[in-house]
Amino acid sequence: MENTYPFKRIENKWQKKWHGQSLFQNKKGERGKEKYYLLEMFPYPSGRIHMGHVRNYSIGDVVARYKIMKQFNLLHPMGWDAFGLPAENAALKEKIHPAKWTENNISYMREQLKRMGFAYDWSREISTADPDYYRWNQWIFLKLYEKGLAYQKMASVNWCPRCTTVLANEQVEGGNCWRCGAKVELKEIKQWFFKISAYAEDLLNGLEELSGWPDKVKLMQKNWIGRSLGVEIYFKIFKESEVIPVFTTRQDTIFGATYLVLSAEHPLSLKLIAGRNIEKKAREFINRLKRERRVRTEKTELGKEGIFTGSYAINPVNQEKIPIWIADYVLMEYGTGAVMAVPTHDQRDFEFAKKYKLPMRLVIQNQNSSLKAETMPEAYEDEGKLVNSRSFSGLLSAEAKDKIALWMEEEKIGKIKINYRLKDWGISRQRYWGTPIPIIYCEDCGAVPVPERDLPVTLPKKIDFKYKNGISPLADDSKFYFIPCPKCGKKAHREIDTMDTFVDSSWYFLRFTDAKDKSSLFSPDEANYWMPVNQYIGGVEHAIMHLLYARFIHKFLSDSGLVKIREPFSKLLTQGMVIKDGAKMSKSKGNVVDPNDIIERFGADTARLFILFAAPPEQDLDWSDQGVKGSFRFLNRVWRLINFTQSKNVPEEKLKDLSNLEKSLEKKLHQTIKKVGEDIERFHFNTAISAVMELVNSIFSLSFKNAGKEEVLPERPIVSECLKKIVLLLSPFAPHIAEEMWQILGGEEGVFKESWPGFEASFIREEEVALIVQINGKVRDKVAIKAEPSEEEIKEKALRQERVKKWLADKKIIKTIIVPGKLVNFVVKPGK
Ligand code: ANZ
Ligand code: ZN
Repeated sequence: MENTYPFKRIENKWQKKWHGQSLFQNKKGERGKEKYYLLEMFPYPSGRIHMGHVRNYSIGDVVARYKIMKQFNLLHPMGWDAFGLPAENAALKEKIHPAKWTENNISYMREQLKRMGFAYDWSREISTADPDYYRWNQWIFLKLYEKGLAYQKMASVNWCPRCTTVLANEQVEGGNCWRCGAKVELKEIKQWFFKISAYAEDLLNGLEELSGWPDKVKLMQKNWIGRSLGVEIYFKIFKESEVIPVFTTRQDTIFGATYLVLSAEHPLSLKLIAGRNIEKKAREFINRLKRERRVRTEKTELGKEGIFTGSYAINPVNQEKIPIWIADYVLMEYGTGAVMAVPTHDQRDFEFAKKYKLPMRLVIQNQNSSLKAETMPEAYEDEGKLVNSRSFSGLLSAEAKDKIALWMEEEKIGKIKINYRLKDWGISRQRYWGTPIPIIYCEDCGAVPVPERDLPVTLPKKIDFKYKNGISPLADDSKFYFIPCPKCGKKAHREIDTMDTFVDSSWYFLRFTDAKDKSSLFSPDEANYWMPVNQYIGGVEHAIMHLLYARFIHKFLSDSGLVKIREPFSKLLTQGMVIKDGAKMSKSKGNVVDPNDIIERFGADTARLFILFAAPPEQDLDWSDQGVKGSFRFLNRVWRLINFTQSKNVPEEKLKDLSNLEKSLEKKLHQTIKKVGEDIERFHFNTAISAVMELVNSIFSLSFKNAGKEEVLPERPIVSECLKKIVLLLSPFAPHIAEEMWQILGGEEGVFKESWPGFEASFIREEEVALIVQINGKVRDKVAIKAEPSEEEIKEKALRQERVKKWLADKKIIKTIIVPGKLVNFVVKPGK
């Protein structure tokens, strides 16, 4: 390739310079400036960065460099989400310690990020696998435990009977073990949970504050939290003392409840069938349902299979005796694990009732009163007018809901309740490579928290890395495992489960505000100065879990007085995927482009520019080799432009051109500056870049061949000015080449020591505006007039319009000419 700029030399040179100057290290002395905390989701150190990372971090880097030039006090840190399963898989396969594997990956990827020229404050780098970091996970755990927000309960895990080991969800492939292919079973074991449900209301309400978040992400969180307002109604069991509470959001249908349904896991399910002739069959059915992992969906696809228990319940509003069934479409995790079935108004109940020939009664009638229980083809789920509902008949659903709810509370047959779909967060992982849960089990004292002064509970380094009998190697390490009880001193043992890695990432943004703090998780002063994160950037795949967990832990820490604000991320940008040949770029699809190759062939600036130019950040980006080459060509073109010499001897014909051009060039320059700044603020990088391209073209068109036949630019102040500004405007996108060009243009300090260029408003104003001439209230003419005209100019122009003149010639009196927008209103008499 000819005429290409020496990107290898340039990029290397400037990366070293930036590093040497600690250019992006935040300095405490800059507190006088306005702060800006910019954060991209930190990566898992899988081994090497992929295009998704390059995209995420290129977007962030533009903002970082722009904000530096805008003279903000910038915090832009980077770190590693370093715990997780792949390290253990590598350990099993390659016999390398997970810690070593992770460290190696981190140092390789850190170099890759540097080669991309990303502007991070590396002095704040964190790795979540570092005891200096994860001790604070343990500390947070203890605080949650103190408040009753960390607790233990039985929950099922995936269990491979052949490998005799617990499997993470990712290790279950189509219901089978990823390693041996055996069918995975569910096994109930005791696990630790964080009570995120206690924050459900707070998490929901907080969404309203987040005007800087995409609506779609807020909606996903809202649905995930899933708030429902309804009534818990108490059904007595016929001839028994027990009561079955059911949760319903449709108490207006209570008079249509014709049977009850329990989930298989409901504590009464086994009890009600005991001693009956169907017991054996029912038991088998219940056990089968327990084994299947059932998920509640909107219109559940579950098979609607059920069995009659032989028992009856009493509907508390009319004392009707209704049968109690057990069925697959009712789940234990939601509400009370039992429902009152109203087949006429709930499709799931409808299908079930049809299948098992259960009675149906219409209690909500539609507008034209055409519904009949016997002939309904499907359930009528809408609201309507109550029928067959005693004194509530005739009411509309909405009103009936309120009245029935209050009446039930009065009669003590029900209680108004809010239910959330949001479940507590199971954080136990039966794995080695994670944060040890700081709990000690003592025969006498039970689960005892590790005293704060004994933190961190560090992972033992030397480890025989096998899962013997499926048990974490932490149990085999007697030095780690056995420990005296902190309460009574008796021989006790540690918890061997480690924490879900989402715990690590649920507060790392706070740690960055004070990353090297040895005595606390962060100082409240630093957190209060920096928080909230002004702009968070990352993949939409984190729209629910990570962002919800992070908001939860942040709120908890805020409640603990460690940070004032309640929402950690003011603005969120979720970037689209990188697509190639119609599919997401991924190893499994075999369509991966390695960032290293692009850097080798075209340099980091080209890679960045292409990625930013090819699509707006929220949209998917179609990888195109042609596009990469196009970006490379553009950078080379700018490079040539900057290296042109300037000549006074402008040829005659160019000169004429030039004086015309000079004025329009100045205007174009200022308009470009304005546009690029505004576009960066809105993340419209592609249009910002094309505006710079246009400006480059304009300057190019001024070039000519001088006597020596060399291409040169006219020596004019505006030309030099434009060249400088082109470099400044380009610098956030292609920082290395910008630095080098800045030096060529005589810049002494680096380009990122410069301020972002300003523009003059006088050049921005549109030159002409439309003047609408109204005579006596009717629009008579429309004419262009120079922008911001004076009243005199408007009058003059208005009176010169043909229609106005004609009007006056006809000796008609014009009482008023109104020029809307300008509010000029005047009277004209003929002859004037
Ligand atoms: C009676 C009824 C009549 C219902 C009707 C709906 C329509 P949301 O709005 O999502 O909170 N339900 C309650 N607990 C359940 C469980 N554990 N498994 C499966 N379904 C359950 O849903 C509340 C409704 O979901 C409740 O209102 C209940 O059915 C069902 F015409 O009660 B409904
Ligand atoms: Zn004890």
